[in-house]
Amino acid sequence: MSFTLPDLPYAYDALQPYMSKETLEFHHDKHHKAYVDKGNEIAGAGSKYDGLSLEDICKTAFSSGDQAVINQIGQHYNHTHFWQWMKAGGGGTKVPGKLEGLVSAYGGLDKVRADFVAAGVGQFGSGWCWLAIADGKLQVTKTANGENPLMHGAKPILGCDVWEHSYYIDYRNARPKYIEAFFDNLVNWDYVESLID
Ligand code: MN3
Repeated sequence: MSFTLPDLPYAYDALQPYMSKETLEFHHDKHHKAYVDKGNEIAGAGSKYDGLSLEDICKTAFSSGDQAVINQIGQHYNHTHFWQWMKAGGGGTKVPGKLEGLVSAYGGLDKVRADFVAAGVGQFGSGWCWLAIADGKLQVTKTANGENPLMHGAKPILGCDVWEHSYYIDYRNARPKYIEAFFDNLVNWDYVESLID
């Protein structure tokens, strides 16, 4: 397939003050676009990945150690969902029903939040922190660079980009404040729930 840069599902200034228009302009229009453009060069139509879904390209590239595709297509998958994992007026302390059961079994939303923030803060260098489902249970994980839970046998349902390009304009070096603001004020829990099988 060929990959396309999806439009943001909201205006560039919709997530202020938690994520600025300037951050979204650079992050979506420059960074994500670059992953799409490079992804089309190395894994697009006519490549050995042609015909596979985006999810299957992530898994196949990881299992065969195709680092360039792990990087570019992993990031295309991650960012395509990242825009939808946020909305204006997101976050809050209530999650939808199906997710609520998983959160309760994990130990409650406060514990999910604490572990999610700790995962993102603890990721040395660039990467992502995640909520994922494995064996029917919620797990909190982190991955480096463009990797995601699909590559590690789990289904991602929420990810926060902890590359500096995602927060440095708005939070400078304060990565914990960024992840807390993401969790408390931006997460689109309805979209998270829609990813649960
Ligand atoms: Mn990014």
